[in-house]
Amino acid sequence: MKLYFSTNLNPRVAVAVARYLGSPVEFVRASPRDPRFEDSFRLINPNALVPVLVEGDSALWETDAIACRLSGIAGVDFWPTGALLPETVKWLSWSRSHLTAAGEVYYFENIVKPKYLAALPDQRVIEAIEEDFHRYAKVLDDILGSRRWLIDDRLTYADFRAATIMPFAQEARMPVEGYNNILEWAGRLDDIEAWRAPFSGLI
Ligand SMILES: N[C@@H](CCC(=O)N[C@@H](CS)C(=O)NCC(=O)O)C(=O)O
Repeated sequence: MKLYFSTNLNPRVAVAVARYLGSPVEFVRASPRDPRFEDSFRLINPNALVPVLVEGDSALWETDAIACRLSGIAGVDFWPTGALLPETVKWLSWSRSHLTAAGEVYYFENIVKPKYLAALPDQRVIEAIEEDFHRYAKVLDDILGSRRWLIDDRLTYADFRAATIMPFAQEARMPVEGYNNILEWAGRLDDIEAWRAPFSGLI
């Protein structure tokens, strides 16, 4: 099994999951949008994005699908199912549509543009997303005020996924100060080596 990754937001989560679960994958660093590789990469992901999990003839793309598959292979309930499945779906959907979506704007403007596109951040774009960021950060912060983890009082994939942006918060200048419950939760995640340093020994 091969897990194609880069060090960006979504593949970082997939690699962290694989390392946390001790998945039997070979990690393959990829640059799917590099014009030199894009056409051949489309054979395993027509979107030309990472992560991709290749097992024999089948290629699975989308971070959540890969996490679901790796959790199944590990035979653990890192991906909560049964009565907890709706909660799992809720957190994946919520984080994707709201907090991560807002955080990605900071990530793109303050990291991707200066680092890879030789462009300056657009402050108007950042200002336009600020209200959304605070709205959803407050939702998460309030909820984490009464629990350590998002589901079932234990670490699950929902925590990894909802925290997609957190490892980049400082560099991307996301306005996370004051959201103490979020920061403490992110600190608890950082106590987990697979989350804190997913690329250790890989890059
Ligand atoms: N919806 C996809 C998004 C995948 C995605 O946007 N991947 C980006 C990184 S965050 C990518 O492959 N960019 C090119 C690269 O990293 O080289 C998922 O959840 O896996």
